[in-house]
Amino acid sequence: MASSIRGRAVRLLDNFINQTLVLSTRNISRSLSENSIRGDYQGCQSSVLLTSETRGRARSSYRRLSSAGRALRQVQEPGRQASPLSPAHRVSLIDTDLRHMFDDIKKELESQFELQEIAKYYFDGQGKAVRPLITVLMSRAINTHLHDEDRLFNTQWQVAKVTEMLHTASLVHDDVLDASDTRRGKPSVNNLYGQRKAVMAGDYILSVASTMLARIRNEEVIVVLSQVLSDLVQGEFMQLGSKENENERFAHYLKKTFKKTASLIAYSCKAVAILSGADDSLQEVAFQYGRNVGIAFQLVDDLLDFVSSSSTMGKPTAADLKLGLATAPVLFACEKFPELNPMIMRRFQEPGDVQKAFELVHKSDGLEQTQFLARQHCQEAIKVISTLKPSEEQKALITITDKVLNRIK
Ligand code: GRG
Repeated sequence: MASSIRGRAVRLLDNFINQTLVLSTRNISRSLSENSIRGDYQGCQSSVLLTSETRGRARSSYRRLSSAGRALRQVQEPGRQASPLSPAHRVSLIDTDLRHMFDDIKKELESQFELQEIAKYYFDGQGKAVRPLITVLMSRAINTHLHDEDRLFNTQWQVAKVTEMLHTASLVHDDVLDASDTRRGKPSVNNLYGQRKAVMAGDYILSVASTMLARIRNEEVIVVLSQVLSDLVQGEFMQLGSKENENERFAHYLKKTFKKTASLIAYSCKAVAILSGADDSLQEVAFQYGRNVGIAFQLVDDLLDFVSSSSTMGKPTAADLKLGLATAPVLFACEKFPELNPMIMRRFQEPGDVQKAFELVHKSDGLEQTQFLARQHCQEAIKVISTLKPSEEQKALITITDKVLNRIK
């Protein structure tokens, strides 16, 4: 098992990593205060800043993303699941190693008939499995750094599985809360089995994952991954409210983004570092890599909601606006179109709000700015992970930042 996972990690290496963007240090972030972008959300010590002279470059890199997305959309069959990786790398991900992971998880979920059927529904190899992939790569990168061997410890493999299970449980609950009919291009669990059974299936996945976590028998790791559960719920809760004060809105959004999405990746990276015997500063390297990649991942997710087709995403587009959510593209667009502010406060509830907001976002540079901010977080992730001893897995973790930025679903 361990050697086949390493094989996949090595196959993930990309020949082309487009990391040539040079960041300017001059901060003229217009109506967004510096603190709203920097240093104001959990665990953030990075110097992620938006500057006007980098906007031009952001715009052209965003255009590249859009045209690549369009080209790929044309060749994809509706409903078919694509990997976040380029076609050349897509092969190995689902077909080999991770199939073991899904089988392992499904074995853990065995139970009374219908409950297990519902709980296993999403462990079909159709998700991108980005979180366990990063967790395994981080494990090996840190093991190489500390022990000069990239063998994956069994406890780290357990964390990778728990990570995917926490993610999946949160998706099941999220779809109930949002009354989503589809997920990954197929009917959602709540659509197929009803809300009550979906909630219980999510709870069940969570409880089995908790047992697996306890079996690792490492108190620190249990504490770290329990924090994720608390963050997921708090992040979801924060999403229910918007800040009246425009200056506070972006900080609120970034804090929510950390809790809802980045926390799981960041603390999973930290957990496997702990299991490798890492000291505090090395644990911080792992955490900061995960935090930055996680925030970039959500920023791109928010951007794709405006630019990707529903067949590619496997769920309706502009879904966030329809749910009343003002994500980064809208918040940035407010700078040019202040008429978005009242729409944000009423959560796009009035007739025509969703359509109008969608158009204004496309007329503004909100999408470019969102992509640019994601790119800056990826640069931070590369900076921290580059402090480790060189290894194939370290290179793959750098490559993943590029995949996160340029993914189309
Ligand atoms: C039950 C643990 C638990 C939490 C309840 C509902 C909730 C609180 C939290 C929601 C968290 C959530 C769904 C965050 C969304 C993060 C996100 C970007 C999901 C999409 O991830 P992908 O694109 O999905 O990696 P795939 O389908 O590839 O697995």
